[in-house]
Amino acid sequence: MISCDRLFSLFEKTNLKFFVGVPDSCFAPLVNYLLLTDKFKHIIATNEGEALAIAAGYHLSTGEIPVLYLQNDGLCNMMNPITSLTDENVYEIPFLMLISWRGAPGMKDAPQHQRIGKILVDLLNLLKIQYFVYDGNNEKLESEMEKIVTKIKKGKKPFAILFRKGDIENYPIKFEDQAELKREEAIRIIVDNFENDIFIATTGKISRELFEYREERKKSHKNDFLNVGAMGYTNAIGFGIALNTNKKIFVLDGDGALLMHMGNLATIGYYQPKNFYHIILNNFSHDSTGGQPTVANKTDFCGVAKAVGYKYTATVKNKEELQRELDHIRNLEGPVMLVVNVKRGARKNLGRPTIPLKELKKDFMKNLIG
Ligand SMILES: Cc1ncc(C[n+]2csc(CCOP(=O)(O)OP(=O)(O)O)c2C)c(N)n1
Repeated sequence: MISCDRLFSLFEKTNLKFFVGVPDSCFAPLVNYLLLTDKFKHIIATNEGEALAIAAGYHLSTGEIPVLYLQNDGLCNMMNPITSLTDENVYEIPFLMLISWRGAPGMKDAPQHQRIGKILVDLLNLLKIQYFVYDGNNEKLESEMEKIVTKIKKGKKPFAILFRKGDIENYPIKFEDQAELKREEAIRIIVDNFENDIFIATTGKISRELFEYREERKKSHKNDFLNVGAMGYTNAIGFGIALNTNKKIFVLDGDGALLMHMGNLATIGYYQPKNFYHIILNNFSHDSTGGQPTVANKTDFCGVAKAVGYKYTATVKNKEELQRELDHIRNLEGPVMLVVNVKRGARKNLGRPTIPLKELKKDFMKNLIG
């Protein structure tokens, strides 16, 4: 394990001053450190492809080496700019990646991390990206760091350092929250209001809370599709379903997930699915990975949705407003967007789905198609 102080003193020594990325729980301490210091420039991007493009802009305007932090799932979001912008056949732009290795061999992790965990090293080899696996030996990392940065600079090539969960020592931060409602409370109210409709839930704790609520009430999961991976695509899955059923589709989205692929909104607005109800549980943060802020506090989701063709939008801040809006949208045609402002945080004992995902899919499809 390495402390943030030690890690960042290495970055300072090697003159790495610019950080951009998308949070992952493994890097929560690193992001907290960056949020609390003004020694380094830091941008939290909406997706990893964007992060790399920002990093490329940094290099083009300074000649310096940018540092990217990302979960290995995010490497897939970066694939296009890696092969067609920064690659040696194109602009040969150097950068350092800090990658959290979810699903690493020998480590227990959720199903959505299994494939990428297994192929990460092969993927880096295919991309001709050299890497160093941090193995807990801080002296080794310290002695390698200088060489790594020299290699990046000389070869004008990317390099990756791989970390696993627990490798970086906790660096606590206290985030301020003004919201009244807990996310789980909001989910319960919404589900209770639309018991027989279809729910498509986004990556992270939103899916987990929906699953546990059905379990607690001894209800089946046949109305729910839990998009446990593929962050940012939940609303698109919901739209694809809405095209082929008369049932009402409720998408439970997060602000981080919505921002990750916000172009999806324009597709939904254009095609006007009448049975599409888009609920954004907005805690202005990536709560599932530790509460790091998103850019949602300066984004008017309702304004964007309206501008691309959503028929009705509203924002609610408490139980009473939520109930009033749920009663109102009950008889409205979609696409509808309801932004529900919620607090960061979740129950400590929140579990993960205990039923195999393929079984959940089977029940969901049987219920939907017959
Ligand atoms: C491509 C990709 N990048 C990063 C992650 C890590 N990740 C999982 S959940 C999450 C935060 C989601 O935030 P939001 O949608 O706002 O929901 P919240 O957790 O706040 O309820 C992140 C960043 C991921 N799963 N996939």
